[in-house]
Amino acid sequence: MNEHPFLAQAREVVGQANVLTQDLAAYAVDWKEKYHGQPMAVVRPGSTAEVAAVVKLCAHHRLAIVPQGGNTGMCGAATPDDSGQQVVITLGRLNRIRSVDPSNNTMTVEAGCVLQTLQETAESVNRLYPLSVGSEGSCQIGGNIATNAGGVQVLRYGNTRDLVLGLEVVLPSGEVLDLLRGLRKDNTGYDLKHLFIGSEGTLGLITAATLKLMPLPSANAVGMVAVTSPAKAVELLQHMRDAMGERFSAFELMSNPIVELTRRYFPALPQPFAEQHDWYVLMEVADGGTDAALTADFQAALEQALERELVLDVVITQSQAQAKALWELRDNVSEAQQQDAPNIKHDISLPVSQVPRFIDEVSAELATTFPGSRLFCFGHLGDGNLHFNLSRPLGSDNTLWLKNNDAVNAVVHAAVARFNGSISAEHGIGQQKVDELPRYKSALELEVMRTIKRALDPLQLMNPGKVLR
Ligand code: FAD
Ligand code: 2HG
Ligand code: ZN
Repeated sequence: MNEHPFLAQAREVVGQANVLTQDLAAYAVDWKEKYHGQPMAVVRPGSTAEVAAVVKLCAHHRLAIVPQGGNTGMCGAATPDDSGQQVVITLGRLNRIRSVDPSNNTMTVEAGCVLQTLQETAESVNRLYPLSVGSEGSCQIGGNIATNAGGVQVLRYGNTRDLVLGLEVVLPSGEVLDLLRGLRKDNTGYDLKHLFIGSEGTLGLITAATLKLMPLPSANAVGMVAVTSPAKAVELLQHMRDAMGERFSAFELMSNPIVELTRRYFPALPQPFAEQHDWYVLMEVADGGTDAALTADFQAALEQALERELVLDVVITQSQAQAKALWELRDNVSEAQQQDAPNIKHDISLPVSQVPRFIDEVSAELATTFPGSRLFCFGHLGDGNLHFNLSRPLGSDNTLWLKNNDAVNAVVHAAVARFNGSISAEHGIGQQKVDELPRYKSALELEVMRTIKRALDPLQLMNPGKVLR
């Protein structure tokens, strides 16, 4: 079969070694291994100019583009379709730190930088880049921005959207839109960067970003508590916020089934309490000053919580190693679920006050409708963001179970709508929820989104089939 002329032209731009047409398996499937595609090629540009030239070639040949970062997304948003006609553009070679400005508290970095590298870069100048997710060792900042990633410190520092001051974007036409400003105040018309943040690669390719840096806390304290119910956890959240104020940075709810599942697949992880409890909360506080002073305040707040019967039991870590191990228990929940069985995931947000009633009502409904199913409920309770994942009954068949996907989603998402929540708090829409979105957004809101998409991408080449159909 004749090779598509795009391939030779792309080789001219990025070099032979950076146009892949064989062994594409790793780029053709998502992290959950739910979506499988077949790209025509994977192109790995090494600079913004190369990205722009490749995008122009795609536009010329009317070839659809699928941007791909670390490929850790949860909604199949970075997976090509199976037509063999889509070009995956992967950003990993764009991984330079362009500048770090500690006085302005900013760094300007390329899209393919791995999140953990950026956390380390910030730390090397005594600053914090606070985005923190379980996938931070492989996800890339371009992917974080394109998904408006959340994670475990949103409570204190906000979502990725709150951490981005400027962007550089290659538009679907191949033009480079330079919005790389490091300004905290700039009211000069529409703030275009926000269009691209959370757009899941459907409006353009992010090539660089100017990110906010925060003061690096010199002290931190980590603790885990056992609680009787999510309602107690919400009361505890209020109590801890009152007690710790701005120092409070993470508040992660975990049900006993998710803790036990994670420990089953990672037996070296700690068992924080001698006996099992129904619910746990993992907390972190951070501040300037000393660990001893911060831990004393943290401990006092937790003692009050014990006295007020908000918590059943408390563990405060005594070393960085213990703190790290507790966080590993949290960070490995996705991997444990992945190893266990394919589950039907939900990434929802609700007003925090409504979370306990939602959990009670919807857990009961799922147990009745899908007898024997196993609910793994955990999440960023401080932000009202739950992961409410349903796995097959033990001993039953994976494929048969996944046939319930739409029925399970219907139960959970209908309840989310009743509680005025969102069907996607942090993972995005991708291809997973593209058909559901019209049920939960008004026709007008969707039409405004389509108008923006048509204006920027009239040929509909950027990540088609994701977010909007
Ligand atoms: P990819 O998966 O490669 O792509 C995601 C989307 O962004 C796709 O639409 C893709 O087309 C687009 N994209 C990628 N790069 C660019 C670019 N340069 N320009 C334009 N579009 C681009 N997410 C959270 O929000 N919070 C969590 O706590 C969290 N925890 C996770 C834990 C684990 C173990 C795993 C596997 C995932 C987790 N995620 C979490 C999901 C995922 O890591 C995030 O969505 C992350 O931001 C995706 O980054 P990525 O580089 O892997 O993007
Ligand atoms: C997390 O909070 C991620 O750990 C992944 O958002 C959630 O595995 C999941 O469902
Ligand atoms: Zn999450």
